[in-house]
Amino acid sequence: MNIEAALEEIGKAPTLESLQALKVQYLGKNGLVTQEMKTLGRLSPEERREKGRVLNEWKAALEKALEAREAQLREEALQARLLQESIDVSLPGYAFPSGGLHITSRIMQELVGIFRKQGFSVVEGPEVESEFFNFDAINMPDWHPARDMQDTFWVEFKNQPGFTIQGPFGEDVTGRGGAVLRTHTSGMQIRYMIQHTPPFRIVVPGRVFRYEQTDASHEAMFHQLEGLVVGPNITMADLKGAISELARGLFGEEGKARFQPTYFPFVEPGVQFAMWWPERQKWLELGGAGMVHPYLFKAVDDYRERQGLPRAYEGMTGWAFGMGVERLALLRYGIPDIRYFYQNRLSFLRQFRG
Ligand code: FA5
Repeated sequence: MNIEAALEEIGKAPTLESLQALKVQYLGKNGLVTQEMKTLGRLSPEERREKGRVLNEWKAALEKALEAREAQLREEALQARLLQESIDVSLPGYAFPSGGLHITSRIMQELVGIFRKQGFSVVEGPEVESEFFNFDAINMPDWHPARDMQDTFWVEFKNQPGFTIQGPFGEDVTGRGGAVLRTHTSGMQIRYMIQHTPPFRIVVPGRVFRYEQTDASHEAMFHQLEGLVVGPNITMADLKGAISELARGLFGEEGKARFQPTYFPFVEPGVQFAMWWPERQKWLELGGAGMVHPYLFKAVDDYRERQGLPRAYEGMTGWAFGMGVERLALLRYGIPDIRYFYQNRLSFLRQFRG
């Protein structure tokens, strides 16, 4: 066996596989060096010592050469891979698809933000509501013609025997009339007043439902923002101030509001309000408002009394408003049809992504 030739061969092995084959060829169980080792027994002691030393040197030299070549080949492979997979940092990156807030959420956040700045708290109420809070307590008994203005989804709990509607204190109010998908956020006026004593300022953002024939400006599910302010000396002037401030917040310095008399059973006097839309130079009807009807304060105090709480609303005055959130978005962005909002068509929604 020619050790010089073997070492040279190892140094030139082109691949890891061929290197492995050489390792087997020289050092394997039947390899050349191993075979030479086996002949040692037939030699005289002196010859054996001498040849044994030489073979051990060869073995060590071969192992070293194999290791060195292996390291070399691995390094070359790594360099080749790095070269192939190298990243051009000047290329544009991949865009990750990212979600965004729905147009309704964005408008709602904007509205709520304007009121927060004026010191309003934000509260929410249940979407499945008892007839009592949605209608009776706000001066709409079941014979009242104003109930016809709000076509109602009535809810039966046939298949949910454990389901209850809770009052402001967690008490079961399911039995107080039927259950409805709330037709407006005004029921929350009563829930909040029962639990709190004036003065306070709140807004109530939320989803409401009406059994309605839908068209370009009517949906069966939409959102309202309710406002309620109660205290010892609250007047209509405060209401006009707050709505006018909202108009400025939405439309800038040019923003202004208009009030026209109308009827809601839970306010007296009642108004509908519109805002001036500078870009289109016209008024937009946005919602209803007015001074809280004394019937509501009485209903709230009666309820408090039944709960063992002191009456808290005698001598108080307050105002409330309720506005349609999608309506505002329609007008503000010139969207032709309210039904686009909840069809989940991305081509529409993406135009308003935040
Ligand atoms: C009410 O719901 C009263 N609760 C508002 C109120 C609150 C008055 C407090 C006084 C004091 P109305 O039914 O008009 O009122 O609805 C209020 C607003 O909701 C409307 O001006 C409109 O902007 C919006 N709205 C009503 N019906 C729909 C509908 N089907 N689709 C979309 N928006 C609607």
